Amino acid sequence: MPVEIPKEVLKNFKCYTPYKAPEGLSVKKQLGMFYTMNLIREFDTKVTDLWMENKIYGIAHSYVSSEAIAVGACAALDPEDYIVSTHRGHGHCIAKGSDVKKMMAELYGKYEGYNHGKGGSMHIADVENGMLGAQGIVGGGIPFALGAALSSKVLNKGRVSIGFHGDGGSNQGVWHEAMNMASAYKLPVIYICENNQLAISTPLQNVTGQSDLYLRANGYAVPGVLVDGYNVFAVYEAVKKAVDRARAGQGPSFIEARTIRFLGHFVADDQWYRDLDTVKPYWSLEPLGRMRAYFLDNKLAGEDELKIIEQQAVKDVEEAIDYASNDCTEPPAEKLYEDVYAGGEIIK
Ligand SMILES: Cc1ncc(C[n+]2csc(CCOP(=O)(O)OP(=O)(O)O)c2C)c(N)n1
Repeated sequence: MPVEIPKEVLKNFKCYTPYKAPEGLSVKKQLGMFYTMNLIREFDTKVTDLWMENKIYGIAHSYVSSEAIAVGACAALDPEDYIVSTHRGHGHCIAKGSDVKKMMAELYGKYEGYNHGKGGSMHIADVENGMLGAQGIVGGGIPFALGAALSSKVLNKGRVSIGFHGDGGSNQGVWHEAMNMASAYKLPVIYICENNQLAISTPLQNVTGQSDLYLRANGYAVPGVLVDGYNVFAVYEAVKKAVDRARAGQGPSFIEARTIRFLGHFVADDQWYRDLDTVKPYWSLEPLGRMRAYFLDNKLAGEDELKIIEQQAVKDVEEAIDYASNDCTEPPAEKLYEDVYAGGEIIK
């Protein structure tokens, strides 16, 4: 049975799109996307628990319920393409193919982590894999995505760059400068705004006169589209179109992937600033349940097959926790000042 969405939710969440896989996307690839979404869900669910148990350092922001955005977007990329992430970056890393063991080691502050344990959740970078870094600064990744696209164009590499950011990030001045420059130089960059309609406790409509963010892009002669951010296929289709446009030399695109933030801003946020009962009905839009129902309803996969995929994600995260807590080492004191500056090496 398709997931039932209450009428009031459909009325308020204007961009709801029923699940339907685009033509040419094989069932194998769709099931791979389902696995990756489960891996993100499990990783960030466990990260919240581990943070509460004082096992991981620093702060972390959960990507739970936004899985369809990172997975739909990265499924439309080639492995050589670039992404730039935000403070809520675990989902982006996993969707781009980063290793959850090295990610977990980073959160545990271990030397085997992506940043040798010196970056933590908000600074994971997996450059070799095209994941150019998470950012503690809201909107900080927007110019990096632009730079990656500029280098791709100047060096004729044919690579596309995605700059993820939140609705809060879209109100930084750099968003406008980047959009302007990307448009003027026809750069192969796709900006994806994960509009969960809150920046910590601030509702989007309190800080902008135009909360249909996708309409803004047209002011820079950049195509702007609105998609259901809970629907992995809708995101995939929009990004694929933007990727094709970028590779054809036609320039940037802007995608507003709209959601409603279900959980707190960060792992320990008690959300004193809103009535959680008003959020509850929106859980019916949740992306994993909808995708699961789609597979079953269309007889593309059976219950047993889906369970195996879900259990695999649980096992992979368990192994990552085991690796980070038992097999990894503390960063040695003499390495403290290493990796602080980039050094002489230029990444080509
Ligand atoms: C330049 C800057 N200002 C303020 C902060 C504090 N801060 C951290 S996350 C956040 C909200 C970001 O909201 P949004 O971009 O919508 O992303 P979301 O957390 O909703 O995913 C703020 C204000 C920061 N990290 N950087």
